Amino acid sequence: MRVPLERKVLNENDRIAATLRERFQRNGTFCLNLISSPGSGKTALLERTLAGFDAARRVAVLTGDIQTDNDARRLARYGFPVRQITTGGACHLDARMVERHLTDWPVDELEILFLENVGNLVCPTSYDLGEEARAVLLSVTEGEDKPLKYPATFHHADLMVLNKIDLLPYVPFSMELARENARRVQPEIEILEVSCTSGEGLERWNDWIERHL
Ligand SMILES: Nc1nc2c(ncn2[C@@H]2O[C@H](COP(=O)(O)OP(=O)(O)OP(=O)(O)O)[C@@H](O)[C@H]2O)c(=O)[nH]1
Ligand SMILES: [Mg+2]
Repeated sequence: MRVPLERKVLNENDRIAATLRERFQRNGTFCLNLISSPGSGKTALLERTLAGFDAARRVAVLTGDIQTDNDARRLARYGFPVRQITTGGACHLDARMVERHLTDWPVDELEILFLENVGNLVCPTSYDLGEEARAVLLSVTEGEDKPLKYPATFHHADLMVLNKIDLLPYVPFSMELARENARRVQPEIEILEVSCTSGEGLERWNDWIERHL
């Protein structure tokens, strides 16, 4: 009995995700799903990104966490619409949560919708949110082996953002090995190196976003 139920839940998610994707495509909204372990810097990257955007840009963020609205409060300071999705226990966002939290928003006018997933390198991978692209963050304090240990997450990502490069002098982390491991599970993956603290590499991140609009 367990197997058919799991399949049904996933199918339901895929159906809603397909509706969302069609809607985003029809309106020219670039939707980006950000996935990483807790603390890799998803919110920090979004803070930097929003801070650099002109106030007239039509950008919004949904940010997911199991508890607290801390991230929504951090992100709301930049003046763009932000909503917290509090999952109350679920270790990932699903398409229904995204759909529900878009109600009453001028979604159809958005140029970019960022989805910050719940901090987790496993669960979010299986849930299509209707996004156009997926970015996985890996910070230099996590170890170069993560793409090999969590291959599905890296395999389904379009971009890997190696974050916290300002810490490289203090931690034994080989950028070359991290890149090599990511390419072993996803040969096509694009890779950017950034520091959300120093700002290094963020120009290339911004260019990557603009290229997808
Ligand atoms: N040194 C350094 N610290 C960073 C950098 N980016 C983020 N941090 C710090 O890392 C910690 C976690 O950053 P967050 O942006 O909250 O990480 P997150 O991925 O959003 O975390 P969750 O939402 O809990 O999954 C914070 O203390 C940040 O200030 C960076 O480039 N360098
Ligand atoms: Mg966060």
